[in-house]
Amino acid sequence: MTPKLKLHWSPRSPYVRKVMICVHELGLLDRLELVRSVAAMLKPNPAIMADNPLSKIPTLVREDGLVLFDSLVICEYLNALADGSLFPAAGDDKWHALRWHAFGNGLLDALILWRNERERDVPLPALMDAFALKTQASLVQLEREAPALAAAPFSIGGVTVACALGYLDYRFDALGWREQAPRLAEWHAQLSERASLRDTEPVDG
Ligand SMILES: N[C@@H](CCC(=O)N[C@@H](CS)C(=O)NCC(=O)O)C(=O)O
Repeated sequence: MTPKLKLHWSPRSPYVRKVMICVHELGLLDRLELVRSVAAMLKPNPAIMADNPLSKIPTLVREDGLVLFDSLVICEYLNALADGSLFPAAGDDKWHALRWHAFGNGLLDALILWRNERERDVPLPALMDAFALKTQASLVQLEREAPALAAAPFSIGGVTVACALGYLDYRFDALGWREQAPRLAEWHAQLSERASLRDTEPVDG
C-alpha cells in the first residue's frame, strides 16, 4: 500500500478548506490521511506541535517525513504533485492568482483575529472597529473586481477569495455581505456549484 500524506485537518478551518478544495480538484483525496486536529490560538496542541511547532493547521506530513506548512505551500506542493493548473505558471494570470490569494488569505487573517477578539469578555472597541473597517473595504474592492474574478481561469486566487467569503457565511452571517457585494455574490454562487467547494463547506464538528 502506498504510504499516505498526513494532513492535520478540521472541517471548520478556512485555510484547511483551501487545501481540501485543491485536493478535490487535483484528484488526490485517496492519497491523504486526514487527522482531525484542534488548533486554537490560546491552546497549543501537542499533537500538531509534534509536526509543526507553530501548532497551526493545515500541516501536511509527507511520506518521507518532510513537514509542509502553511496552506499556500501545501497547495502549491499538491498542485506540483498532480501536475495541476491551480497555480498559473507565468504572465498576468500568475500575478492575479497570487494577488487574489494574498487578498483572500489576508481577509481571512483579519476575520480570524476579529472573531477571537469578539469572543473575549471585553473586546477592545478600537480593534473591533479596525477589523470591521478592513472587512468592509475588502468587500468594496472585491465587488469592483468581481468581473475580473469571473473572467480569470480557475486558480488558487479564486479558491482563496471563495474560502474567505465562505468563512463570512460561517462565522459572520449577520454581516449580510451579499447585499453589499451583489456581483461578488453572483461569482461566489457560480463557483460554489463546483463539487470541490460543495464538499468542503465549513461545518461544526
Ligand atoms: N497562514 C496560515 C494560517 C493558518 C491558521 O492560522 N490556522 C488556524 C486555524 S483556522 C490555526 O491553526 N490557529 C491556531 C493558532 O493560531 O495557534 C495558513 O495559511 O495556513
